[in-house]
Amino acid sequence: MSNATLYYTTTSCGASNFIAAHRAGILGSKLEAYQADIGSHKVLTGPKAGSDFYAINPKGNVPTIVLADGTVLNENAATLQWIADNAVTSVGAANGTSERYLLQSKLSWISSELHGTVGGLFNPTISAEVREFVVAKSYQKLQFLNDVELADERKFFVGSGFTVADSYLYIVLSWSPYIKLDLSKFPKVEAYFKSISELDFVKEAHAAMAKASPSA
Ligand SMILES: N[C@@H](CCC(=O)N[C@@H](CS)C(=O)NCC(=O)O)C(=O)O
Repeated sequence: MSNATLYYTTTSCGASNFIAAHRAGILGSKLEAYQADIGSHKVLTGPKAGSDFYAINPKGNVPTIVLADGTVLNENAATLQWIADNAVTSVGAANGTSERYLLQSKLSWISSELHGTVGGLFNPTISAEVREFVVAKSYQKLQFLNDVELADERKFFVGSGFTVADSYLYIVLSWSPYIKLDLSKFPKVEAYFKSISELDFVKEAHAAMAKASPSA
């Protein structure tokens, strides 16, 4: 059976899937990874380079994982759990355990609450008034992360080791300078982000994504 295929970009939420798959030890074995351009909706690398990304994923967004049986998966909460379930090095607790349900819950929170809120700030046509509203809402979410989820200054979002929830949360937090959110208001969030960014395999994954870029 052929491998599954991930489509991602180097800085979007799709990158969290590349980082998780790199850590899981499945790139080039169970999962091939190719880049897409979410502006032009074209595939950038791999055997389908130059083709219309909508033809692969009608939503046109990343992450997209095309499974070996042709199933098209997206939504981070699902794609990241596929990576966790196919990992060689664990990036998430086993199915059916309490910790796995916690992982699902946190992935859903990142997607619907945090990503779903801060994502609006990428819109260049947003008015000052709407921006003010979205920034206030984003800060509410980050405050919750700081005061509740990371209150004990934990290194990882779920359990005692790196999981797919960390790769997703880390990538969403990495957008802060571009969308002008001040992470220094949330010291525990800032410390968490720094600690994840300093992990060797996270740095390696960024280097591998840069190397795979058409502009490299
Ligand atoms: N609801 C999706 C959101 C995915 C998403 O927003 N992807 C962005 C990049 S971070 C994207 O591909 N945007 C381009 C587009 O929608 O055309 C999830 O939770 O995974």
